[in-house]
Amino acid sequence: MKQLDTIGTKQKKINKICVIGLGYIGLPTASMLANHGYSVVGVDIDKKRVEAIKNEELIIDEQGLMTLVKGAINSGNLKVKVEPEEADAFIICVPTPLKKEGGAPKCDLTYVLSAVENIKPHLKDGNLVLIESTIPPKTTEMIYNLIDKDIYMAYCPERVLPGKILKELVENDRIIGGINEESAELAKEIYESFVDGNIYLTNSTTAEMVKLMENTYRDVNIALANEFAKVCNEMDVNVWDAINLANKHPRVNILNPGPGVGGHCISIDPWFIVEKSKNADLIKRARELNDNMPKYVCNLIVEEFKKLNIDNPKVSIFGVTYKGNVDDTRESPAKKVIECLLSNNFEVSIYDPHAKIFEYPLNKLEDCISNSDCIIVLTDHDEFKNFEKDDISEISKLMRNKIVIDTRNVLNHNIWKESGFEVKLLGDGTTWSV
Ligand code: SAJ
Repeated sequence: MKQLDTIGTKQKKINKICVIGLGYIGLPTASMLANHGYSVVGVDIDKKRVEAIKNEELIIDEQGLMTLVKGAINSGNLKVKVEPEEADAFIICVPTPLKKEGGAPKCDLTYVLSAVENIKPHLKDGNLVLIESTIPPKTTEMIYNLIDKDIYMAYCPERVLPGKILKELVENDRIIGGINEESAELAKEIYESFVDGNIYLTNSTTAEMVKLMENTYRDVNIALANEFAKVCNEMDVNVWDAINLANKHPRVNILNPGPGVGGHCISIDPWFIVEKSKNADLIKRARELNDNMPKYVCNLIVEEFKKLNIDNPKVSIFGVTYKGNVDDTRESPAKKVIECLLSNNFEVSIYDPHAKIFEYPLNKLEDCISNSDCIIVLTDHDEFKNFEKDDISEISKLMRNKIVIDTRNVLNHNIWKESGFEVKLLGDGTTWSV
């Protein structure tokens, strides 16, 4: 741990920090800062969340997070409340969802702007305001102009991967985009207290673009993988084998196809570029392609069942979180696949060992597969990877027909086949084409 009272040879200028928004990013960040000696006030407008954190209840299923939160609370350095208070620095970590009001989706800055309004009465000259929420280019400048105090301000995007938040919070490099150089330098003082990675300073608009470019790069790469899956189906080629072999090239790294891109980041952030630029054609197309994958997967299933001639088909969905081993169902492609199957008169039951809240009822494994015709794997949870022969034979006893459709290439297909299942894989190039 780095010394708090002096960083390098400089005297520490920030002692008390107010973190606004105690979600996936704010809560770990506030706890990390408190555990590194800062006096931290964590603020969230949701009273229930604040009470749950005070009572040290698990509100986010993220490895190691509760230990960190408990340590921060017990150290006396972290207090949580619903209203901000005076501090040396304020860090805004609130969501920036999409608003869809006809035309292309846009960034909804409501939560960020309301966080700014809430801290305004507590701001003094010389304070530092930091934004970590993902925002369109030039938003930091716009917000700076809304504040009539002589403050420092910087944009410092979060870059951590849900599922590995604590590790990445410490290890990842950070980008800090100051409204001016002094602001970036001051913000660096805070982050270097707990970040082991490099810290790079730039201006705020560059930092905003960097964050959006990172997630857009991943979205476009996944869109390419999804398009390859469709093309390979036409060519009788297994896309997974083909990607694996293409990635043997030293400069090729194609990601995995799947039922679509979900979560609160990659499925949203590229739109923030599209909304601001006339030149973002590829970015828009990739977003649309990924958004259309749940429909594509649903159509494959519908076509398959037409061939099978099964009356009143019942399908069992395995996994509804937006990706494996997390509890987050926001923007999950599973929701769209399920909606589409229901509209095609399928009976649908759902099993997810991680999800807690979802738009449709969640079942125990036995209830989910009972009398089912087909298992459809939509999320790459480890629990699905780890099914063993005995588990599969128990599953097969409860099912009416033994079909499994794997959209993530996550199952051990051989043991499912050995247990009498017909196994279909998204992009396997042999059985499906729509
Ligand atoms: N997915 C695929 N194929 C792949 C990889 C992912 O279909 O090969 C899907 C996932 O199943 C999921 C979605 O994409 O539905 C996004 O998952 P992810 O693991 O790629 O990313 P996120 O959204 O959990 O986190 C991303 C990360 N950004 C990058 O890797 C560039 C993370 O570092 C960011 O901090 C986070 O967005 C964020 O908060 O912006």
